[in-house]
Amino acid sequence: MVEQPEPPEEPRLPPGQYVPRGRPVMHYGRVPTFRPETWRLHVMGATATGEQHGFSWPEFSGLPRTTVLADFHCVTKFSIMGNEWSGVSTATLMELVPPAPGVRHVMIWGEYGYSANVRLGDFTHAQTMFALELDEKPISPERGFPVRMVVPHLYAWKSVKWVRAVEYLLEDKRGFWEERGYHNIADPWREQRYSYQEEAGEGPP
Ligand SMILES: Nc1nc2c(c(=O)[nH]1)N[C@H]1C(S)=C(S)[C@@H](COP(=O)(O)O)O[C@H]1N2
Ligand SMILES: [Mo]
Repeated sequence: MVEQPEPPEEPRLPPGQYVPRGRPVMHYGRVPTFRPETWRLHVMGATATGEQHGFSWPEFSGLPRTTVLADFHCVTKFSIMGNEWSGVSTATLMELVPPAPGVRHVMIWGEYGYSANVRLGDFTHAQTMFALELDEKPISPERGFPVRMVVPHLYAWKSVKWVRAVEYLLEDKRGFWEERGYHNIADPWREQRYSYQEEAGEGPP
């Protein structure tokens, strides 16, 4: 019997990325304090009913959870490999508060006004989630406690820490870094780092 060669493994590191020692922490501004009594996760904008919904901490933390194993790629070129995130899938949230039929984009808002925009298809991607745990422990304060967004198939600035609101959008709009020269879509496999690389249709007019 002739031995079959092993199929080549899929590359795990997108172009231009490297794996540093340890797990860098990166964000703009201070680490917020979590106040469970007043904390809300708002779903707003173009909802199907036209009303916004605010999940309290007991409500949100009691939703069914899923686990995702994923790598994490920062546009400054470090990648953090093999993170085990556990939390609430975007599918679960969208069942509870569905978007209006015309929604094509989503803005994700963190504390202090940080934001990142994604296309609806990136929001509903199977790995996109609201993470409450990393590697079987609650997410640490500097990594986004109590809840952070995880959009592992896009550059990590889209993975908003300390997430407080999801806004359904009928039209494309730029978030915090997207307004400051970073790519509207941010696919690390296509090295979509900067807004000057955007092609027609990849950003708001
Ligand atoms: N709220 C908020 N979320 C944020 C950021 C930020 O400045 N504020 N920085 C982003 C960037 S650029 C990166 S690389 C990742 C870093 O996540 P980490 O600190 O868990 O490695 O968080 C992202 N989420
Ligand atoms: Mo980043």
